[in-house]
Order: sequence, then C-alpha cells, then structure tokens
Amino acid sequence: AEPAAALAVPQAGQPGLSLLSRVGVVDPYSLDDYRAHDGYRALRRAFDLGPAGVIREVTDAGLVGRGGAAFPTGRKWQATASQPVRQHYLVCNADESEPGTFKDRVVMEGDPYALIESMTIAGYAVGADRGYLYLRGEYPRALRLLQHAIDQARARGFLGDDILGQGYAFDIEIRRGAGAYICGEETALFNSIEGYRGEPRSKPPFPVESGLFGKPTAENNVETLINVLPILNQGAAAYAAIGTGQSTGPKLFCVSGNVGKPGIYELPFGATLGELLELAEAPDTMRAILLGGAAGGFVRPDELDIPLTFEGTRAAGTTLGSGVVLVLDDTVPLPKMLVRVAEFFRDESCGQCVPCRVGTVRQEEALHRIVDKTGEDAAEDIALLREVGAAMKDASICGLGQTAWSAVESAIDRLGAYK
Ligand code: L3W
Ligand code: SF4
Repeated sequence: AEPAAALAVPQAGQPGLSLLSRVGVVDPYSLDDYRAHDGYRALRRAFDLGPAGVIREVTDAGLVGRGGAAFPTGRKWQATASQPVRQHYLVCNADESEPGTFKDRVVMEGDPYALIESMTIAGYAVGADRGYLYLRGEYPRALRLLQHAIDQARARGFLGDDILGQGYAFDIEIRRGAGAYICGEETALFNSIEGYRGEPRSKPPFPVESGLFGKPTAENNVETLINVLPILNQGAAAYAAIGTGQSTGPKLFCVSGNVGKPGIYELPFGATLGELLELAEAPDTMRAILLGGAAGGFVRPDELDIPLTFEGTRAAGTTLGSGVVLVLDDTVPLPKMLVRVAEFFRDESCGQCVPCRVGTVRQEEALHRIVDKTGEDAAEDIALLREVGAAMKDASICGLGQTAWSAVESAIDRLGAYK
C-alpha cells in the first residue's frame, strides 16, 4: 500500500503567488481542471516573451535553486542557452531523497501539470527539445500521475512537435531512480540516465557546459521549476517583492518529528524559525531542530529567531538546505540518532573517493564506540571525528562526503552532545 501524501498547509496567503494553491483543489488527473485554475497561462506568456525574455524575468525575480545550494536559476539558464552546441537538455531533479524532505512529492502528486508546464517553459528558455524527469523510485503515485499528465499534455498539443502552434518542439521522458541517495547529485543523476553507475563526476565542467550525454544541460529541482509559474503569471517585480533581498519568493518547508502538526508549510522567505514552529505546534519539550536534513545541521531551541532565508541561516552558521525542519523533543536519544545519520552516509556513499568511502566508515565506528562506552570519556573519539570530518569536508568529490559530518559536528558544537 502506498502511504498517503503528506499534509499540505498553504500559508503564503498571496493569491497567484502560492506554490500550493492548486494542491488539494484541482483534480490531478484532469488537464481541463488544471487549465481552469490558471494552468498553461504562464507558457503562453513565455511564448510572448521569447526565450531571452523568460530568462530575464527569472533573473529579475531573483529565483535561486531550491535543492539546497541556492544557485541563481537565471544564471544557470543563461549559461545553458548560450552554449553554441545545438543539442541542449533540461533535467528535472525529482529524486527527492534528503531525509526529512517531502515537498516535491506533495507538488507532484497534487499538481502534476504544474511541473510539466514548468519544464516546458524551462526547456523553451534554455533551447532544449528534450526534458528528462528523474523521479525517486519510491514515489509510485507521483509516477502514475506524472506519466498520465505527460500523455494528456502530448495528446492535447502541450507537448510534442509543435506546442500550441508556436513551432516549439519539446517532450519529456520519466526515468525512475532505484533507491540510491547519491543519484540526487546532479552528475550522478546524469550517469544514471545514461546507464552508468550513479557516481558523481568532477566539476568543472559544470552541467551547463557538459551535462547529460556530454551536452549543455540545465538541471533544476522540482520546487525551483514550479516557481517559474508565479514569476511569469504575476511578473518578476511582484515575485521579487516577496521575501528578502537575497531570498525572494515563497518557500516550502518540510516540518516533521515531534510536532503537533507535521507537513508542508509555505511561507514567504524571511519568516523566522520560531514563527514556523509555532504554526507546526512544536512542544515546550523541544530540545533540538535539524535544519537542512542529514546533510544540514542542528540548532537549539533558544535560536528560534533565525530568519528562514539562505543568507540568514548562513549568517547563523547553519543551512536552509532543501527546507527540512526536523524537531526533536526530550524523548529522542541524540547519540543514537547520530549513529543512524552516520549509518545513512556510510550506506549511501558511492565509494568512488577515499575521504568519503573510508571517512563515513570511521565516523560511524567512532559514534558507535561513544554510544557503547556511555559514561566514559569520549574526548579521544571526538578528536578523531573532527579529524575525519575535516578530511571529508575538504577532500570529497561531491556534496555527500562534504556534508557527511555536518550534523554530527553541529550536535557536538551547538548542542554540546556527549558532555
Ligand atoms: C554553472 C558555475 N553552474 C555551481 C551549479 C551546479 C548545481 C548548482 C549548485 O547541491 C546541496 C548542498 C545541500 N557555473 C556553477 C554552476 N553551478 N557553480 O549550481 O551547485 P553546488 O555544487 O553548490 O551544489 P550541489 O552539489 O548541486 C548540494 C543540499 O544539496 N542538500 C540536499 C538536498 C536534497 C534535495 C532533495 O532531496 N530533493 O534537494 C542538503 O542540505 O545544501 O548545498 O546545479 O551545477 N560556476
Ligand atoms: Fe562518492 Fe562520497 Fe566521493 Fe561523493 S564524496 S563521489 S558519494 S565517495
């Protein structure tokens, strides 16, 4: 049996600028219902603007990537569009696998046509005639809905050789992941689509220059892509007026753990962690909050004034990541949870580079020893963890190894774990 989709709680409250306004409202199987709720208005505007005009709007809106790294989307699209090689690709990263992240699933299951329309606009902007949607294998309901949406869109002229009679050809193919977290790393994802092992490539060259099948590729997260709809429908200025200078627009947060109301929350960038946790009914017994998922970091309950923006979390020495907010109360045994995080990274390391392949094993061993030796001095193992963590951070090829020690480090330094 498939688990039900997570609770969706629209909070942005800005008509036309909410990412979740159709979720739970439209019939996700109906193209007509989607069109009756503003669907395919943005694509028509995109055709009016032309590819360069779309990129200008996205750039002026200040949209940055929602997968965690916050790279400017307009810059990525411009860099892809300007490559002289003829074949360009658009890839949607829907391999949502960061522990605690479930926002893209809610969008794909509740508003699948929005993603298909967004990919079509992105493909048009970057000069791609083919898009790949790389979907987490454990999302069977999303697969069914998205495939249905693609088939319907194609049958009705919203995909295919001559979209809406505008002479633009674009089609989308879904590829399913097979359960490897590392395939969410953009270049491992390309390798997976190409039929190779899901191992990250060294960057540069960046995908905008040499991505899928060695061709210029724009790769974006689901949430990043669907932001293009309010940007084109309402205009870049209205969009950029939401949030802060460096983090514009609405943001989806995945709240889970020991809270009264877990689910997806949509807030304008700039709300504080405390405001979000009040909506989610976090308890007084809250002891720690994990921001950004397993690759993120812990903060304390006395740090609730941290603004939920990329720059605000960075200034506070933590990360927004992909929007994970996981709450732990006083019943959670933190040392055991850290062992679980370490097991996860050891399991999911692709093994390609030494710092990560060996470091994730050594990290897990040290954390096990600390748990097993309760009451004894953990100083020696903590020193080893720091040394191994620094090597992973500095010398790993990709983000997995570079962040495999982040949660443990923040637990030691911010929460005073093992004291
Ligand atoms: C052209 C340059 N393109 C960078 C592109 C690059 C990529 C994007 C970001 O993600 C994050 C981590 C965690 N010319 C470029 C350029 N690019 N320089 O910009 O690149 P990068 O390398 O900074 O990050 P990344 O390795 O793609 C790692 C976050 O992931 N994370 C996990 C998220 C999980 C999900 C999920 O489950 N859906 O998203 C956890 O926090 O923050 O920053 O496209 O090619 N000069
Ligand atoms: Fe593979 Fe880890 Fe190296 Fe990334 S850091 S390439 S996951 S071994």
